[in-house]
Amino acid sequence: MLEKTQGSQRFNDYERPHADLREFIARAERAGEVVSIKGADWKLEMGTLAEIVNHARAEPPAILFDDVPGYAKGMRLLSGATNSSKRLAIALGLPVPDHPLDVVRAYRERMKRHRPIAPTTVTKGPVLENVDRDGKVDVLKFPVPLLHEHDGGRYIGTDDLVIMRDPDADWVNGGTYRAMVQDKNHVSLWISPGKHGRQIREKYFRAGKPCPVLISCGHDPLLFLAGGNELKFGLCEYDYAGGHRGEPYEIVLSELYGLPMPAHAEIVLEGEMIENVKAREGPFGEFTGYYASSPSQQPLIEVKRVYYRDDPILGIASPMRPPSDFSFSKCVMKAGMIWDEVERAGLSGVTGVWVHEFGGARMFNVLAIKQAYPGHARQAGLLAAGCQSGSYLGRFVVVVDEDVDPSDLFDVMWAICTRCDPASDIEFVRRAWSGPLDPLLDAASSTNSRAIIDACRPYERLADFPMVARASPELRQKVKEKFADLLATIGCG
Ligand SMILES: Cc1cc2nc3c(=O)[nH]c(=O)nc-3n(C[C@H](O)[C@H](O)[C@H](O)COP(=O)(O)O)c2cc1C
Ligand SMILES: [Mn+2]
Repeated sequence: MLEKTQGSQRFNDYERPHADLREFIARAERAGEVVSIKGADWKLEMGTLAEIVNHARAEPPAILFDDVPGYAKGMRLLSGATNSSKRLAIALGLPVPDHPLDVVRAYRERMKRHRPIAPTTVTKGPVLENVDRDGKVDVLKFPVPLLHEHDGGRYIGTDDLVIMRDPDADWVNGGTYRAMVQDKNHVSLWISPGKHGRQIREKYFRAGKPCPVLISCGHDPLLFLAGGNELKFGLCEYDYAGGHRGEPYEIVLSELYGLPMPAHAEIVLEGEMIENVKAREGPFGEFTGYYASSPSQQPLIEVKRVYYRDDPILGIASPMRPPSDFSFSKCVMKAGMIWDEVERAGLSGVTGVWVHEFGGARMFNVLAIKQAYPGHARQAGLLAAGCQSGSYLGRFVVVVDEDVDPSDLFDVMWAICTRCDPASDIEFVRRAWSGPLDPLLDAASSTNSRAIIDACRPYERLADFPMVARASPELRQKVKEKFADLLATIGCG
């Protein structure tokens, strides 16, 4: 049984962090958080099942696909590894939550003590159980899914970690960027302008050099949380995730380029990108809910090595019209990250942050604050819109007073309707960081705009703003107790 711990940051049962994806799955299974589906085809069935399960209910289970027709027994795929509060808490080693905001608060508390922990290099690891080299390479030996009907190909990398070394500063970045199979020994990556991997790749290309790369396609979900969310430039995702584990990751250096791969990864591809060698990439159903961005020419990677465990498990994170199999976990992570970042920037008085799933975990973010001075609300909104974790493809930031629950859309919209004067309380930021996945961008535009909606009571009127018409908590409790039986029979207990 999973139980809350007193004082400790970890689960009672799990004093040690999980070693790898397999141990994570075992823990999630024990918590009743994984369903197994046998016999689903790689061609559209897995993607559609992920949609059906994740659209059916909140906090959906992870899906472990097994016995894939046409593929060797033992090859599995996992969709939605972290997509519930419980599984997120297991991945991050946080106490079992009662409410998603518990994870957000726990993340923010963790970050007050969090220090990056660099990985340890080892020479052996399960990822080396099998190594396919050069002519032996065939990435389609794995049951790579075709996720959506109009996708341009099968995507081996969705829940992936793309590893590159910054040629200027000798640090390694790990980002989640989609990887499409072109043929048995070629894949292509789509990396949006501004992403660390894109900045690093451009440094190699400007110097006329190929850009070496590893693509890990199945690993500890904590690495996916690190790779799929914006950290600061220069902070290695292994170090950040190691800081959450409280222990270093073990890494093995790849044969060709000496890039670090998780020693316990399931499948890792190695190759390099060359500026002028390109292939058609996309379209791909994306997290905003659209096949945004037309197919484009993207650098092609000739895969020269494939490292994989026996009976490998391929990770799937399938973007789609929200909710998806990762959007909930991204909302929780993002909320914690934005809260942490605005406080690091010096802001006081934040009482809650929530990032809404309908906005693809990026486009509708809400901060609650206890106002302490005139201008506090705008400062909060501008920081949340501009910080690293809140900037890419943002759209709306709403700031509410502390009596409004930022995760309750009804509450938030009530605050907007009653505390925000459109002509004076909505600020715009122009030419902000977006990218081709933004369905509103056309071929001629490369940035978007932001609305910062100040839905706080005007600071100067806090003392005499009309009182909220609602029973006091004491009165409510008293009446609830007196009429408890009746209220229970009508489902209002
Ligand atoms: C499931 C998933 C898929 C993603 N796919 C892409 C992608 O194909 N291209 C991209 O630029 N960003 C993608 N992202 C967003 C990046 O992973 C995110 O911006 C991350 O911060 C990138 O790492 P970096 O900050 O080191 O560049 C994806 C995120 C997730 C969670
Ligand atoms: Mn990064």
